[in-house]
Amino acid sequence: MKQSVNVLIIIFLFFISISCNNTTENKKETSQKKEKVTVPDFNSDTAYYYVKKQVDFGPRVPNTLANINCMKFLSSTLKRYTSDVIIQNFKAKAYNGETLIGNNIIAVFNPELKNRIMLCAHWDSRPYADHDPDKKNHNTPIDGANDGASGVGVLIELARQMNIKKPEIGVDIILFDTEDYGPPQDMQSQVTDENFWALGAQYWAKNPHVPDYKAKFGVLLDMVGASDAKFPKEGFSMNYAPEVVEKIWNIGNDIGYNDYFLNQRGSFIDDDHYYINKIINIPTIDIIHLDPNSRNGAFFEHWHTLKDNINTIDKTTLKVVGQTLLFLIYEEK
Ligand code: AHN
Ligand code: ZN
Repeated sequence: MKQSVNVLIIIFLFFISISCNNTTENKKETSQKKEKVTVPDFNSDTAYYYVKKQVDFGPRVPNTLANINCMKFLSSTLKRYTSDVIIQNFKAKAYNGETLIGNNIIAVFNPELKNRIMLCAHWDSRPYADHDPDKKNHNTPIDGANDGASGVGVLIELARQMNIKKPEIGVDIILFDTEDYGPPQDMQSQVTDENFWALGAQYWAKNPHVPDYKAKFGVLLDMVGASDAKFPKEGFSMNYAPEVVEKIWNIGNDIGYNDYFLNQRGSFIDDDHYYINKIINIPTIDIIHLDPNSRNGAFFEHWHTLKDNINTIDKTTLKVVGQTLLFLIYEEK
């Protein structure tokens, strides 16, 4: 009898020890799960709202009142989401000799961290609809809802999210001015210098807002708001920063956006990221809607036409790009 009681006690202790082990293992598992950050949900209604707000100022062409008004709106909006907003005022020479007054707008998150990434887009809009099917529109400024405002709208929504939940890395959002003042189509044979595009990015790359500015990598958004956008892997991005392209395309594919982030090479685009790579050496990629089958032969269908207006913006595409970047920001170590 006594022996069988002893056996029972031993069995009892054995089970207790197993269940104790289980509890410690469970604890380990939950703490591991807790370490995996929850990524916020990108709100495409908010991003769309910010795209529309920019477009409603009228074409944001350098040296116009609409440009100044929009600049004030963008800087005051970003100031709601971080106290650290810098306006970088500069002068740039345009292809036609005109002096352009430019303002790059920079919003800094976690300024104390060395571990940083840079996200950017251009906020000015083009003075000429020089690819419009109707020739009489070729000198009319464009809304640039997709070409400019879409990337900025996505970035402001990211700023709003980072204000709600602080990321573990430093993030700099840079909105470049005077990107789209390149020579019009019918002059491009006369103006051979290609460096008349991306004037704001060129200025910033030579004069960063912090001396000796460093970031692990950069991401440029250009035309990220049209329906069924296609983002092949742009040429300069693959030359200068293939690992950044792979990282972001992998995230996009992992979360189900393989119809947008194509596993396919795209052409080489002389865009802001080209100068950031070349001048300040930050590996920077371009998420850009390319379409070799469009009427213009390179970009999305309504590129540099009057149809690049608010009707071309699709919230689904804003969501695809914004949600991918939120995963990038909150999972980056
Ligand atoms: C060139 O056409 C050389 N660059 C175009 C970059 C651009 C214009 N992105 C948007 N608008
Ligand atoms: Zn453009």
